[in-house]
Formats: sequence, structure tokens, C-alpha cells
Amino acid sequence: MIHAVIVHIIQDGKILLHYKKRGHGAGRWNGFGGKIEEGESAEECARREALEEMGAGVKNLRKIGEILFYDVRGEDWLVHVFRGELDGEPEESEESRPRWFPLNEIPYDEMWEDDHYWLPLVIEGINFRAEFTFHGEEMRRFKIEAWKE
Ligand code: S76
Repeated sequence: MIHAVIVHIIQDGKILLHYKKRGHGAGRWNGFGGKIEEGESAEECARREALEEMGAGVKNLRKIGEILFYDVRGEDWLVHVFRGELDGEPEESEESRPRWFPLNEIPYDEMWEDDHYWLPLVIEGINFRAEFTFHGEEMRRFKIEAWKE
């Protein structure tokens, strides 16, 4: 099982996504994030990945969900999902191109298919736990539990 985080930056009616130029999720708009390193907490990982991927910090981080992904290209992932706000200015890097989208213009067609099911919960501030079963890069089935705190 790979342990990872996704952090979504949401503020002022907009979400900051980035277009991954290479690596995991290349060619899609995505939240920030990546694999948790040895000795690192999920929240520390969220801060580090945001900084590495867009050169800015995050504030008001809140854990909002947990997702199990099965068999994404043969790998199983446990992903801690955070939402937060930007602390600094995002910058383009070799790996990633950040861009703000209005919350009613999220490019779901150019994102992982599962985002369509859980990102609205993150935006609404609804806690959730989800499981998505893939085969290769294709989503086969899912289940989601959600609750308001
Ligand atoms: O939002 C997502 N980000 C990823 O890196 C992978 N979904 C996803 N699904 C496999």
C-alpha cells in the first residue's frame, strides 16, 4: 500500500489546480500532493509537496477525506485528502503548471475520473471516506461515505 496525500487549495470561489507535465497523473489537471516519506506526517507531506510543486506554502490546512485506490496500474494507494488556502505565490515549474479555476468551471474531463465524485465534497466541506477500484487507469467501481461535522 502506498501512502500519499492530495491537497486542494480552495479560496474566493476558486480552486488552484496544476497540470502535471510528467510523472504520476501527467497530462491531467490535479490537486497537489504525492507520496508520504519515511518519518513524515500526512500534513507535513501536504506542505512539502505543495511547496515543491508550486513554490508556495499552504495555510488553514484541514484534513477532509481518505481515499483507497485499488489497482491503479497495479498499485494500491491510501490517500489523505486535505483542503487549505495559499500562503504565497504559485509558480510554474518543470513539472507543473498551476492555474486558478472558478468552482463552476472545474475541468473534470481532463482530470482523473474519480475526482468528479469526491472533489465536490471537498469543495462543500463535507468529510468523506471513499474506495475506488481501478484497472490500469480506468475506474471500475466505487463507494463513498460522507458526513457533515
Ligand atoms: O485525484 C486523483 N489524483 C491522483 O493522483 C489519482 N485521483 C487519482 N485517481 C487514481
